[in-house]
Amino acid sequence: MTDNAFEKSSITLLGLGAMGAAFARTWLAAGHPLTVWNRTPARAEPLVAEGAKLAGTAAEAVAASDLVAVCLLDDASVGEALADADLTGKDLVNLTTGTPAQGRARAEWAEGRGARFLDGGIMAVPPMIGVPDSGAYVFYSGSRALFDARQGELAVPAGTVYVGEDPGYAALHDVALLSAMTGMFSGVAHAFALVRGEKDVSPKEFAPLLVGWLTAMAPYVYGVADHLESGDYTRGVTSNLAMMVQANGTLLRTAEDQGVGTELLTPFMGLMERRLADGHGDEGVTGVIDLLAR
Ligand code: FVH
Repeated sequence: MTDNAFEKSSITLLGLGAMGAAFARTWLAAGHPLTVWNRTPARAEPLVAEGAKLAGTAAEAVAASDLVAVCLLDDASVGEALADADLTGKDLVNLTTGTPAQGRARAEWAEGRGARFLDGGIMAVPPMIGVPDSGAYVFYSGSRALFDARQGELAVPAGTVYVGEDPGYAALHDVALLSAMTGMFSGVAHAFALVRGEKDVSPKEFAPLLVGWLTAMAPYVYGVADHLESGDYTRGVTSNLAMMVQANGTLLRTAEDQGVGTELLTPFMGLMERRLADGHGDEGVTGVIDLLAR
């Protein structure tokens, strides 16, 4: 959005940690007047040298622009930083990682103070920000009107994916993807643990094999989605649960033979066994999702 045909809109950013500073640089480089605030002011020095204006307090920074982005450590720090700020008429975009419940509560809090609110979940690490084709994007949820009005500014640092009016949805999507990544890293750790003691298996030669296998298996995600939407957990299954539970024994014995702990594998295997015991041997692993519901 531009204030007129020639000027870029001004933006305020609270928080100049690794991620906040990366966002700040892209807005400055795109020509947006940028007011910044950081709890530790010295951290703003490089950005001030690049053209940012440093505010003395968070409230002053908020007063400087209609669009206010916040990228702090956690939800509590957002509450602390904004405690004295006048949010009336502001477009508040919270890029701080939090839970869905925190996103919803923060939206209610901000709207109660007269702001439009958008929560963001950043799917990137700082070096990806502002780099075309890096794959960086941000999930946004909350005020659709804010998102539409501020698309221009929001799209500068990273891609934008709007996931709904529910302000908790950005965090929900963010955390769901991060949780999947956690499971993937857990598998990667176990795989390297199995091979690391072998003098003729180099980690660098093993790595591309692992990447290739994980990449080949990734589309399995679409099959799970089809199971959940159709309600038929057997549709298109090529490797069924009965076979996989049988194979788990081989995985566990190999870990033991290699002197590797099985603690990263056994929770998931236990759920597979429960689903099999419930009579679902002809499914894939989609049924495990049912067992996770609380
Ligand atoms: N860095 C990453 O890879 C991830 C990628 C995905 C998204 N996360 C989230 O982004 C938020 C900010 O992360 P960050 O990398 O910028 O974090 P830090 O470098 O640790 O900077 C933290 C900033 O928060 C300020 N801060 C901390 N506590 C308070 C407080 N009580 N009041 C006001 N500000 C506070 C801190 O200030 P200072 O220590 O410099 O004074 C930094 O500005 C985060 O939610 C990630 O989960 C990043």
